[in-house]
Amino acid sequence: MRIVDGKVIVCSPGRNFVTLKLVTEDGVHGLGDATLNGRELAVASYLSDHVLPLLIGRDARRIEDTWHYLYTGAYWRRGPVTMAAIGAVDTALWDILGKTLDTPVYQLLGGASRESVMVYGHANGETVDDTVKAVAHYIDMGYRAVRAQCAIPGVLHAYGVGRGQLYYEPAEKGRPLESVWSTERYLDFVPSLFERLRKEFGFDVHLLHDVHHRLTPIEAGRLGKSLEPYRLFWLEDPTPAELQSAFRIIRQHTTTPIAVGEVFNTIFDCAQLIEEHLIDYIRTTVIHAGGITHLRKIAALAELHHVRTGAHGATDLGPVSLAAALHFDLNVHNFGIQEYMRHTEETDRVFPHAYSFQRGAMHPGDAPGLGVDLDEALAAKYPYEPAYLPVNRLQDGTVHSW
Ligand code: EZ4
Ligand code: CO
Repeated sequence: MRIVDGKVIVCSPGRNFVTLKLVTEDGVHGLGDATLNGRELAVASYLSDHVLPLLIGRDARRIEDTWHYLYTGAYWRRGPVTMAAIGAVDTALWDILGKTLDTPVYQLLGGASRESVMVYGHANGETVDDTVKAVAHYIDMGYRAVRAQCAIPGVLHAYGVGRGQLYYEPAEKGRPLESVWSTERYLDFVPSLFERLRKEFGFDVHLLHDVHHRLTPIEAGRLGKSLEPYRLFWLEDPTPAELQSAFRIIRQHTTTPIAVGEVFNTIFDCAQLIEEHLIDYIRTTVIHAGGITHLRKIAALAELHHVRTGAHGATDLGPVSLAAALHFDLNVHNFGIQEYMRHTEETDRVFPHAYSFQRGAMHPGDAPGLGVDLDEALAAKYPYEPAYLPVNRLQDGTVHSW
């Protein structure tokens, strides 16, 4: 079953997506998502200029071998561009294998470990009252887990406060938005937000919060400790994670569960975090961490150490990688939760899909392969639009993690 053709499709139905399409000699096609928010064309070029020529003529069934051919064989390892490209190839090959065997990908991985996959949605507001309303809206829609973010009094453009109720996309057209940050105001404000949310909603709903890499380890320890009475499902990305040993400091100070890993791209980014039990949830994704093949290895290491999965699922994961994530989540034993940000209607029209949402959980569907297609004629009506994630500064102008 040789690969005979392939192409990279870049489109922008509401936001940019990079999609890899591989075709076999039998006319079966598979899709992979290679979207890297704000750096899309680098991955598109990596794939079309350097990877596609190597794939033509290869046996599409040799998924593990192809993964190592592109990772080990390239000499230059790791990094978000390389790993997003390898992830797209890997996902497309699983899709092809499923279609060829007429079975959904989760059956190839060992079958369903659960009936459906619990997801969390993003509630946010300009004020605490608005955030309360947004959380109530998600609970009304059936969600059992909700991430809550709120603008911070005195801080311009806090992370996570979106446009409209169900859609949040931080990348902006034109030059990057510059936001301003105050750790002091944030640390004083966040506990009062969760105190109010628990007063309104009790403890039956899971509440989550994303710090988005903005604190030092000791500040994160303080925040985790101050949030303990409100029993968060997790506190996400409390501190930048290049320095994995820094999480020891957070662990010394709080029992609030910690989630990290949406920007990680290999198992080496989280091996110490997992082996030393410094985190509770690993957020690596199919798309940015080398596809289903590599994500399974991360999850297997995590399983040994009582760390569960909680994969990134922002809108910058297109429908193809969301579907791949759901197949993986349905199967993996140590599943925790899946992030789910709804795509725009235009995105959903360009990518018809079999996955569905019901009562706060999702299912990938039972279509062969991933169960997602790409309407190329419609995609062509939404050409690529350059966009950047914001850049963050402290009040005195110093660049800070966004
Ligand atoms: O800011 O995916 O948990 N979700 C997040 C996301 C990230 C975006 C960046 O492209 O942190 O909203
Ligand atoms: Co996040």
